[in-house]
Amino acid sequence: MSVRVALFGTKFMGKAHSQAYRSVNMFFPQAPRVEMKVIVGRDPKQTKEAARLYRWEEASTDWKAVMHRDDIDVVDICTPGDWHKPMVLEAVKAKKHIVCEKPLGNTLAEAKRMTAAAAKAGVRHFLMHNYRRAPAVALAKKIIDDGRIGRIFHFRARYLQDWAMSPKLQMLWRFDKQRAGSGALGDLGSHIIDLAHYLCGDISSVSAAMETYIKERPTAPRSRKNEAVTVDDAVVVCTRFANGAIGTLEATRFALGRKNHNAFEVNGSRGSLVFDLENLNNLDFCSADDKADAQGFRRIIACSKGNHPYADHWWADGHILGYEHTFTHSVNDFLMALESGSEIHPDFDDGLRNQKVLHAVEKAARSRRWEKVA
Ligand code: SOE
Repeated sequence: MSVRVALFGTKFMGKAHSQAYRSVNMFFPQAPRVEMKVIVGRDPKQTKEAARLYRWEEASTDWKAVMHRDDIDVVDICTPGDWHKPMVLEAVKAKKHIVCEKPLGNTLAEAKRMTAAAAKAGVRHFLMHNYRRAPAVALAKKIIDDGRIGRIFHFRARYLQDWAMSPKLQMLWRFDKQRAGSGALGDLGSHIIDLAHYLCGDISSVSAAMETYIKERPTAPRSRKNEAVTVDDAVVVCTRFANGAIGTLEATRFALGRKNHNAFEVNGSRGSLVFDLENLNNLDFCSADDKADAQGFRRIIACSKGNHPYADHWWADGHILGYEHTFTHSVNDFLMALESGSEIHPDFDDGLRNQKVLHAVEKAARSRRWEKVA
């Protein structure tokens, strides 16, 4: 079987997904072969250059026409958030399978509409929360599912960056609620909400604080004219989980020195697990099964063949992996599920559950009360 893909968006995520399709063809021979048909962008010159660099057969600026092409099976949406809904609805009309960047929509209403439309059309859908598929995170999931940390008491996560701290940084789509839905909350917080759901189960209620530190930004680099920032720079959330666990989530673009610090700790009755993307091959595990005098965190390098998720496809034991592999693993699992018809997560239903949490967090930050995720 071969799968013919069209990708929408030429920037950071377009590049990350493009390399994933190429790597799957090279390293995952049992996955359906990907034909990288066409990349779509707004600017003809940039799109042509992206096609050349990332090795797509064609470049196009006509997104609607591409959606309806007979020689396309899967559309992959890597655009800013305000394009997700129109593109997903068009893809559904054209009966294409969909890969979409996170968060699913800019609002809860959008996410509900997209999820319902995809279900009605019977197309397959997959949301790119790539961090689930870092081998150490997949291993954490396995250890939890095996019951090796027992009953979960705490899930604690933080996703910290610092790129937005300069007031000189101009207005970008990421600072505009109409275009991005929210700020640090949707961009970074949605990833750790996904990890919370994956590892600990449903979040049932939240309390939260959100802050926008820089309220206006230059309309263009070095411009003296300013525009209002309409999203959060930072958010802190207390969570209750359906299984009785409690936790905290923090996402910010204002943590000086933190470049892409996506980290979590899970504490259970029989063990604890610690992960930090900045050391993404490592999973730290403390087990109550160890003798008391030797108890403590052991560091597992999660890339040995026969033992660790995805390791069989890569290099010799301990030859470590990077950020891009999380996308390759995601694309591989999606393609395998497409071929076999098996379930794949996170899908749009998971995206909708995530969006319900994003919605409840904004509500809780306004009301200053605990809000149910509904
Ligand atoms: C933002 O800086 C960003 O690129 C997010 O948009 C991605 O989802 C995250 O994985 C890395 O950071």
